[in-house]
Amino acid sequence: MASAASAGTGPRAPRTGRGRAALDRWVADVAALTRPDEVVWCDGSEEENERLLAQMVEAGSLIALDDDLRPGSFLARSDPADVARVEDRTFICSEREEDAGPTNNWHDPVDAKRRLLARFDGAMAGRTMYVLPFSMGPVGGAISQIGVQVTDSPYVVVSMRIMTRMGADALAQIGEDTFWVPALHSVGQPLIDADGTRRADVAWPACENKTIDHFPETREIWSFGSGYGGNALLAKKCFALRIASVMAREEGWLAEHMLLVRVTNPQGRAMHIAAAFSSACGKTNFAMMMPSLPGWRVETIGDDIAWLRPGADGRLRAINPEAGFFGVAPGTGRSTNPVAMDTIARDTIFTNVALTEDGDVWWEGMTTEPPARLTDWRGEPWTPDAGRPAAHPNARFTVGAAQCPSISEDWDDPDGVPIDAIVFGGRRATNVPLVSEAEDWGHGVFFGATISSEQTAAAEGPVGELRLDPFAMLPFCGYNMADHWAHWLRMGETLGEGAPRVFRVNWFRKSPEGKFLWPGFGENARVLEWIDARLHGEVEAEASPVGLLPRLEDVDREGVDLDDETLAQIFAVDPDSWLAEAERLREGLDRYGDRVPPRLVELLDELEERLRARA
Ligand code: O2Y
Ligand code: MN
Repeated sequence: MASAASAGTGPRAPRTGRGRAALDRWVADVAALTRPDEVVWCDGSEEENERLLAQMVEAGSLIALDDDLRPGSFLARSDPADVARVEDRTFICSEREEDAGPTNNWHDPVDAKRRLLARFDGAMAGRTMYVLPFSMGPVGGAISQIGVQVTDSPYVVVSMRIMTRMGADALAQIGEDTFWVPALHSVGQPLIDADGTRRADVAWPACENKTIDHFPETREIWSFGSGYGGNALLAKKCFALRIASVMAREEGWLAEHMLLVRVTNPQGRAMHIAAAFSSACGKTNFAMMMPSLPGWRVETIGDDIAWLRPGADGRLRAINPEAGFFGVAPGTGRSTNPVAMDTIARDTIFTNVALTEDGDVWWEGMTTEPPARLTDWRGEPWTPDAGRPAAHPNARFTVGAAQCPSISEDWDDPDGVPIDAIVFGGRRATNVPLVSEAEDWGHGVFFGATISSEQTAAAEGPVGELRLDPFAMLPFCGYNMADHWAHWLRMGETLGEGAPRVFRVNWFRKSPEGKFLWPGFGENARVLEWIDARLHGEVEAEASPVGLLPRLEDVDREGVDLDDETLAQIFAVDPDSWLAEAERLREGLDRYGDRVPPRLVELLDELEERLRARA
């Protein structure tokens, strides 16, 4: 077979009707390009998984944790230079730069392919190339999609087996014409040099010059140089958000950075909520909330990504396309998220957490008192006076959703769940009230387009700096963000009366003295209680310049220490500081020029008029 590189365009991946023959051709082309020692098609079986885990333990790239304390669990330590998603090395390679928009890094697709072909040339020499067919969403489901990742990382294989429905069942879905998304990944560290010298492997292979490229028109993903998280588990952010958002726009559905929960009130009435939050706003905690209100129950459907599609009944239905959680470990403990702690009690892969002397894991926030001695995430001895964290701030657990104690029985219903409410949120010390309701769908889109969040120490950038993160999708939308807003407005027209109601929340408002005004965590159920009552017309709301607000008497304060003055502060709308906010929002919208839907500009104008009338 001619090498893919000599074919000019590289491994062939037609956009539609790819089918099984094209898959076999693509795999052969990739193998010809990357020259692995061996090609292994993964079936996703328990035996295969155990074999790979044992091989990695043997090779020193995984540490088996104590079988009594953390059964079936492992610790991986990454290269210290490969610890998070690399946004500045993530590209949308659309044919026209304006289609990627001002907030995505753009590469010309022809140039990008040329460079990638050179980098993938021989990249897997000396390694095994694994072929991972996977389904996003229940296998065969109407909202589900098929992808195939090729990778030279066994860590990626065992992680993808947790995060997706990976293996023989997914492969069997690929018939003659079935569409599938090709996702090509290499850690970029061949074991045979250009001169034929074989070199020893390392525990976490990666390379300096990482690049994560998405081709929205041909629905392809090419990722080179990183073995970590969103850079390497290509089903997650690369497929389920960046590529899927493009597919969704063209096909009339939504691929969103949203958690999914089912909330049941004491009378047994259930509602399904899809909620978009910027990072570090406690999305996983919300998805696994233990309500403080007696009789209320929150069940988990998803903690990160939702695919939403109008159903035959005209209602918006949603699935969690993933099968596992890739959650941040630091900050997760019995007091903040007991459900997560129970979920990761066994059969979990931990990455970059600390190791205890008895073979268990630890991270900052797991307990109030750290153990006296640990091995830190880099493998160095650590004591509490070390002056550095024991776990990396972006340390992760990878665990199957099915073993979450609060998982909902409908979490893998192929038809998804009907969405009653959409919630948008950010981390805001000022301005944004605890909860408000949008006046209509368009106003809800305005809520989503104007999500802002304060930077925390967990991410790069100045702490406290306010950033616009529209729909919490800034690093994840595979096309121009302003077109995403237009798509949402169109979806509202399609859904009409069946559209979910839209709310905005903020758990993080502070007093002038810097104290959180709202207790958060399980008490957030009080907000869900108001949303539930609104959906059923059981409470009135008050008009305000920033949306419909609860009457203070409708906020359930039974059993929580919250005085009238604090409650008033939580809902206060200060016209002057909101006018400053509106100016900032206008600058944000202006970045997208005339691609901003006129309705959003009108809503911003209206906001300003209403505020001026109050100032
Ligand atoms: O650092 C990474 O690669 C992980 S980023 C991530 C992981 C799980 C859920 N969400 C995110 C995110 O950045 O939104
Ligand atoms: Mn996320």
